[in-house]
Parts: sequence; C-alpha cells; structure tokens
Amino acid sequence: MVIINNNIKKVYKKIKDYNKIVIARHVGPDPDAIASEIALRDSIRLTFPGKDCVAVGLSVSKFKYYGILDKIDNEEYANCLLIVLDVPNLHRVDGIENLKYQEILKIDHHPKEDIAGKFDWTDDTSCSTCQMIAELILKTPLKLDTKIAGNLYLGIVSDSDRFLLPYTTNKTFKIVSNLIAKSKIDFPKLYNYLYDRNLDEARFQGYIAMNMQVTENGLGYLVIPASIIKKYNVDLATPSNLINNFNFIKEVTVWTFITEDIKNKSYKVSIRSHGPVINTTASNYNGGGHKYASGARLTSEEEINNFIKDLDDVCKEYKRASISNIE
Ligand SMILES: [Mn+2]
Repeated sequence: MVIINNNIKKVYKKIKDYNKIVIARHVGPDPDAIASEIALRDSIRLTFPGKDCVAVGLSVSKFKYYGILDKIDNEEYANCLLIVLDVPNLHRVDGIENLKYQEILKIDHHPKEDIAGKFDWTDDTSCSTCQMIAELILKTPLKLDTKIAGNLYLGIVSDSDRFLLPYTTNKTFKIVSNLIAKSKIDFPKLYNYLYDRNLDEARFQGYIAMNMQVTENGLGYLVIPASIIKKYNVDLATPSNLINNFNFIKEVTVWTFITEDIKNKSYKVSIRSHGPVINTTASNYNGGGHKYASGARLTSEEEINNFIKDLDDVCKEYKRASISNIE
C-alpha cells in the first residue's frame, strides 16, 4: 500500500515537472485503453491549463463516445514526457513512431515486460488501468469532472467484465464508490455505451446457443462457416465479442468458437475456460493468451479436428482430477 502511494506521488510529480505530455496506449484498443488515455489527458488539461497534453493513437469509430484523440507533429513534442497506459511492451504502443521523448512513464495492470523508464507504476493486482488512473486522480490534486469519471467507470466495468473477473477486489469497489460519490455520475445511464448492440448480433448469439456441440467431458465447440457470418450480417470479430456470454453454463467447462476467415484462408479461434488452463493448448495451434482466455489460428479441417480432440482431452483430464479430489 505504501509503495503504491509512493508511486502515485511520483507520477503526480512527473506530470507537474513537464509542460509537454504525450499519452499513448496499445494498438487495437479496448475501452480500458481508450478511456484511461482520454481521462488522464482531460484531467491534466483541467488541472493545468498551461500544459500541452495530448492523447495519441489510431482513433476507433465505435469508441468515439469517450472523446477525440489528437493528431500531433512529432517535432513539436520532442523532449516530452511520454506516458504509456495499459501495455507492457514497447512494440505494441500505438502512435509514437519517431517521437523523441525525454522520458517514458508506464502505468499498467499487466505483468511487467520490456518497457522500463526511470520508474514505472505497475500494479497487476488492479482490475484495469482505469482503476489506477481513478486512484491517481482521487489521491492527488488532479481534477475530476463528470466526463472523466464516466470514462473511468466504463473502463473499469469493461475490463473487469462487470466485476465478474477474479481481479475485481475490495479496492476496486472502494475506488468506484469514491468515484461515483465525488463525480455524481449517473452510472446506469452509461451502460449503453458498452453494451448496446444490434438485433443481428443478438440473433447470431441465438444461432451459437442452438448449434454449439457439447461433449460429455464439458467441451463446447462450434465451427462457424463464412456463409453463416454473412447470413446473420455480422463479422469475423463477432464470435470473439460474444464468447464471454457463454460463461456460467453448467454443462460447459471450456468453450471455443472456430470461425472461417476466407480472406486469410484460415480459422480464427477463441477459447474460454472456467477451470482447466487452455493457453498451453492454444500455443500448440499458433496462438496463446491468458490461462483462461486464449486465441489460436487453424488452417485445415484436420487441424480443427486435432484441436477439438486436444481441448476435449484437457476437459477430460480436468474432470477426472476434480472427481478424484472429491473422493
Ligand atoms: Mn486493461
């Protein structure tokens, strides 16, 4: 706790020390990445109107609610403080090519990798980067307004999957409670920015539920041909966006969607688990990821069959071990 407070002090001091600040996050951003960079930028601007603070990276139209990102001339920001959020490796930082920064400061909740500044604030017990930015703002003179608080709230809700994921802690709830108390945001009104979707997607979710095969070992799987993606008017990313919605099905321990990707002549695979570790299997099939949430790529029908067999074996072994634990 003391160490974290110390980090917060150091981060605040760095922000005070620099007049030019560039904030960046990972490529292919999610709401936590986008919301954290815009919230921190807006808070710095509000607190220190004399500073020149920008948030960079490719803008994503579906996230435009959070705010507009800045296009910058690298020359103008030479010798800036670069703050990178929600990403531990430098090659995945978006929008900082050829930027000659003076110093890099990382704030992140993923385990440490190669980014190393004079110091960085890494807290892999935090559910999200937005939780860390909220803590920073609440514990320093950095200012908060309704828009900043709303962005931070959405980042926290999104990365913790509505407080379902195990790295949601009492600290998360404390910070969220303080955030709401201080900003008076009308938080139930914000959920549509995360969860609104069209009827095509809802119907496609029905298709998955109706067609998913479930083995006696608890593996749920579905191969989705390109023709079905077209028929339901969804896209290649839709199955992976929906996969978390198939959690908490009693008969299913591990579940995977294998979607035909015609353009890349392969199959895009998403896998989730609420028991056995699956990223080792994923890494045998051109993929990887977290222990319980992974992805892979398959190229042939034979590979699909082997992959399903391997995952089913993982489920079988897990089931066997759980039964013998009970005995
Ligand atoms: Mn995150």
